[in-house]
Amino acid sequence: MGSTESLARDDLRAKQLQRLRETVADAAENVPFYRRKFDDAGVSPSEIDSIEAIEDLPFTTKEDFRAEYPDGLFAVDTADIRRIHASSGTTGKPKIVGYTERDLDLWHEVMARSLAAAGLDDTDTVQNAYGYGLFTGGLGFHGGAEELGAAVIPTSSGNTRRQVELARDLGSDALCCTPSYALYVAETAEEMGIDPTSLPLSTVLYGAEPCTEPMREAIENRLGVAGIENYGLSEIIGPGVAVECREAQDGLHVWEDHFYPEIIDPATGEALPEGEDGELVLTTLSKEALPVLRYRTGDLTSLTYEECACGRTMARMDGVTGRADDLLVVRGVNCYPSQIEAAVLEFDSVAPYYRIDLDREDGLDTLALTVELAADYDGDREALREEIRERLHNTLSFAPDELELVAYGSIERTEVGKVTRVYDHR
Ligand code: DLL
Repeated sequence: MGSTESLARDDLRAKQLQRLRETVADAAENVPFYRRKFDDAGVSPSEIDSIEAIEDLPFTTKEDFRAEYPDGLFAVDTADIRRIHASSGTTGKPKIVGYTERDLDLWHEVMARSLAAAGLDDTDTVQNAYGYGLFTGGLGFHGGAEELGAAVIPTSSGNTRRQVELARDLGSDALCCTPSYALYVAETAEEMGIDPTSLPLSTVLYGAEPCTEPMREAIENRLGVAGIENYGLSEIIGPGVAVECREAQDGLHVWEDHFYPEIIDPATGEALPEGEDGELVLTTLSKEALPVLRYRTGDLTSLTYEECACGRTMARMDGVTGRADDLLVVRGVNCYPSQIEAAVLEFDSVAPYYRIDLDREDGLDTLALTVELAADYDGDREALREEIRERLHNTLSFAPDELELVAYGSIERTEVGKVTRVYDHR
């Protein structure tokens, strides 16, 4: 582990303050958008004399990225840009993000750190099944694995049978992909008559979409690996913002020397105390092309500053339980898809595949839940349905309008990109 990762918190805060001041000054000088925002909020960059003063700065939002499309938030000239990525917004314009040479170095550094925290080193072979292209997953993991000195197999996503063959034949130690795709790789190996636990893989670095504990267990058991979670987003840098350590697997260490995290109440914007669930807000502390101040990620989680068993002093965020805009309201009861997932996947008799369909009938919202049965399930379906219904009622205080159990393999699998679990037909 690099010494920065176990820096005394006072020293870390001094570094954060210095970098925050530089970033704010840079944004005010080079990005008209921030200059306007600071003027409107009546703040002057020179007033930032403590890290807490960050709370006086205005937030940046997804809408700001869209309004400033394509490059209104860039702080450097086009000539200094070395790479452009974009996030795949489902609606509207994509969010365009740019990197200078130094930003790419930074990205590779935080990704190499992330891979090392996951237990990898320069002797490992890393199969990177995140999509290459505008999505930051592919090239982000690629750059980090190269920086670490590992051998990278840039398979990108899809072509799953070939993924299985290459993992087996090239002795891949680690697979990088979304959690849903990791399970699909296991399933495909089984279809090919290959026991997934016999593959040489010992680590899966998953991320880019939510993953509940039962889902992680399914990945770990089916592939015989340690599942290590990664978190990041294009607007901040891509993957490489936070990662679990192999030693504890107990929360994701945020690389706080470069990305400053806060948790706010999504309704009021007020800061929340350590340990409380709220919306994650991130500030970049050393980006050149695209400095981002107090970005409202929309991701719901909590932070702890307790030192980790691994010795790292950097804050840990909990797994993302959902997005502020994912909230489902079922007859007045609020819940997140991940809560439904956690409740349902606790049953050994179901497979980790489900979908939620939202509809509107006679002016009322309805929710239909479809869950796959485990491949070897031959018990009483009606009794199982009742058990699941009861569990949802006891843990989340609601029952879906329809709950269907379907045969193993009936729900469509996602081979490329992020999985869709909620289909809104309203
Ligand atoms: O998904 C970057 C990434 C690639 C992270 C590979 C990890 C691994 P975007 O496409 O911009 O970037 O999407 C960012 O994905 O705001 C979260 O809502 C979600 N997300 C990312 N990681 C996780 C995670 C990449 N570990 C958006 N758990 C974020 C839950 C995640 N959601």
